[in-house]
Amino acid sequence: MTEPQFKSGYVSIIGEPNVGKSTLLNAMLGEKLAIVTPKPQTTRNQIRGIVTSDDYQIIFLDTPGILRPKYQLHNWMVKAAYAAIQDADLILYLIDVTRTSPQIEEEILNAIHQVNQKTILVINKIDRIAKLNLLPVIDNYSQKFSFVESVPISALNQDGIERLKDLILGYLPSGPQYFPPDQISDLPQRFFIAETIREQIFLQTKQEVPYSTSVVVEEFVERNKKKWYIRAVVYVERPSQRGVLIGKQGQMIKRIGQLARTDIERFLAQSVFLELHVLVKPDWRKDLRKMQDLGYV
Ligand SMILES: Nc1nc2c(ncn2[C@@H]2O[C@H](COP(=O)(O)OP(=O)(O)OP(=O)(O)O)[C@@H](O)[C@H]2O)c(=O)[nH]1
Ligand SMILES: [Mg+2]
Repeated sequence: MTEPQFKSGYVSIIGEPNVGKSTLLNAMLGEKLAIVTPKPQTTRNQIRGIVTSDDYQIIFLDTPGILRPKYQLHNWMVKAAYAAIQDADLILYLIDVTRTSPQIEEEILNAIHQVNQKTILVINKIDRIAKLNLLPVIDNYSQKFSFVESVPISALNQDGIERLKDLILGYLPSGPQYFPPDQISDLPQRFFIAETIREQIFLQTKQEVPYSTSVVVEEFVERNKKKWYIRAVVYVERPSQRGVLIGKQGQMIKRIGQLARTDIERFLAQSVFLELHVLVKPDWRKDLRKMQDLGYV
């Protein structure tokens, strides 16, 4: 008997904002890697999450939601998302079963069509509809595009995740183990620290404020055996947003700092001292040079 061959490959998750891409990535990893918030446009970068077993290694790529760009930042995000499907071995087109935007959907499906790669339709948030209503959705999509599979899931409730993983494995080519088995991402810890701070900003602030922020970790050092020292700068676009983010007597930024610190400590399994500063970088979302300074390269 011959040993079954090791399988590996890149699986890109693409879809509109807020459909649950990052939630799905985390569910696949069984661990929180990507930040998740109720607000659309939470994710701004490609985020790789690696799942390894004795027989396979799946490298998932979480991506920013596809939207109609209003800022340079949006252009950058959309480009990052579409770049992720270029070299994918398999694409997961994720939809929120309760709402879609037909125009954006058409654009995404055209892009997938162009890269001509196998695509699974993943229908998310099925916990929010009656089972009865699922069949017409699957029917409708099978007429729009030739998906290799259609899978209903609830990423939030981890429902259908194992079945989806099994289906993915069926389409994965034989290949090497690209990353060590215990590695779950290839992004630096600084990235996840900045994301954790941004997640709290998204959860604690409203309207334009969260969208106008970007976080840069300026220092991340072991101060003594017991504690790591992190200094991060939150950039906003206007002085008024700085005021909101700092809050009355610094209450808002203090809260954000406390909540983010707890999450960072869990993530690093380390005690942490977190210092946050808020600075204005006027209209950075419209300016590619300023975006580069902030790490959008
Ligand atoms: N009811 C329900 N909510 C879900 C499910 N999956 C995700 N959500 C929620 O949907 C919201 C958006 O989830 P995200 O994972 O951040 O969505 P995303 O597609 O990564 O969003 P962007 O990064 O903004 O493009 C969050 O409030 C999630 O808790 C699901 O299966 N059921
Ligand atoms: Mg996301």
